[in-house]
Amino acid sequence: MGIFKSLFKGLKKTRDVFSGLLASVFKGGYSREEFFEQLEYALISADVGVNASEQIVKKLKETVKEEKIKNSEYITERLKEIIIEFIDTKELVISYPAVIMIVGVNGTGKTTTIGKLAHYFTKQGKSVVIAAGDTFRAAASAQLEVWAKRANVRIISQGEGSDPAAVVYDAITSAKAKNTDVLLIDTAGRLHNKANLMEELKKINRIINREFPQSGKYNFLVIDATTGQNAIIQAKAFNEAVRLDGIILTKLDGTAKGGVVININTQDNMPVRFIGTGEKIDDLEPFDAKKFVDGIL
Ligand SMILES: Nc1nc2c(ncn2[C@@H]2O[C@H](COP(=O)(O)OP(=O)(O)OP(=O)(O)O)[C@@H](O)[C@H]2O)c(=O)[nH]1
Ligand SMILES: [Mg+2]
Repeated sequence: MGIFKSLFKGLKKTRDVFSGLLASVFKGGYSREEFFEQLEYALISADVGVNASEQIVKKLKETVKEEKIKNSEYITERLKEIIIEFIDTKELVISYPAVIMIVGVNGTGKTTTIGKLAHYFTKQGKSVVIAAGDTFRAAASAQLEVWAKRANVRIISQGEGSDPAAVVYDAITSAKAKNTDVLLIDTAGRLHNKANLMEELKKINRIINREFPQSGKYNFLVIDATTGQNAIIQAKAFNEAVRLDGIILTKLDGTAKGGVVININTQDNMPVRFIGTGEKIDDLEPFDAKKFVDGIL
C-alpha cells in the first residue's frame, strides 16, 4: 500500500468525525455569527483544543466574506489552508550519527515505534543499532528483539534490572566502533514512581552528551492519540525533564481524536514529527501538515 493510502486509511475515523461535524454546521442554516460559533464548538469537540479552535475560526472569519458561508466547498478549502498554516513546522533535519531516545508513559507504543523507526532508517540506507533501555519490564527486551529481527538491525541489551544508562553506554561504544548512523534508545514507560523515571531519562541524556558529543541528539515523546487532551499534560511533563525535539503520535488509526495533532502542534511549539497508523512495521511516516489535513477534511 502506498504511504499516502495508508495514512488516508489510518485517519478514517477522524475524517468521519470532522466531515460529520462540518456537515451539520453547514446544514444548520445559521447566521454568519452563529455559523462561526458552531464551527468553533465543532472543532473543540473534535479535540482541536479551545485555544487552537478559537484562533483558527478567528482567522477563517477574517478570510471569509458574508455571502460565502453557505458555500461549503469554499469554506472547507479556506479552513484547510488555515489549519495547514497553523501546524506546518520546519522540517526535521537529522544530523548523523544520530542518537534518538524514545520516551513516553507506558503502553503508548514506544517499543513498536522503535521497530518502525529502525525500518524507516534502514530503508534510507542508514545503519541502525537499538539499545534496550527498558530494563524494568520483564518482557521488554524480548519484545524489542522481535522488532530488531523484523527490521534486521543490531540490538544491545543487558539483563532485566540492569542500569539503562549502562546499556546506553554499551550501545554508544558499539555504534562508534561500527560507524553506525542511527542509535535508537528504548526506555521504560513506568518505574517505581514518576520522579525515578524522569531522573533515569536525564541520566541517559547525560551519558549521551558525555560519551557521544559529536552525535545529533534527539528526544522524541511517544503519545497515544487516543488519550486526547491528556497528551498536552504528558508533553509538558516530559519536556520539563528532558528537552523534547518533537512528538510521535501513535494509534491514529484507532481513534477519532486525530484533531489532537492540531492542538499539540500549536501548543508550546511542540511539533509532531512522525505519526503511527497501525501495528505493522510500515505504519509510520514523517508528519506532513498538508497530507494530514487532506486526510481529515
Ligand atoms: N493500532 C495501533 N496500535 C499501535 C500503534 N503503535 C503501537 N501500537 C500497539 O500498542 C501496544 C503497546 O505498544 P508498545 O510498543 O509495547 O508500547 P510501549 O510504549 O513500548 O509500552 P511499555 O514498554 O509497556 O511502556 C501494542 O499492542 C502495539 O501493537 C499504532 O500506531 N496503531
Ligand atoms: Mg516498551
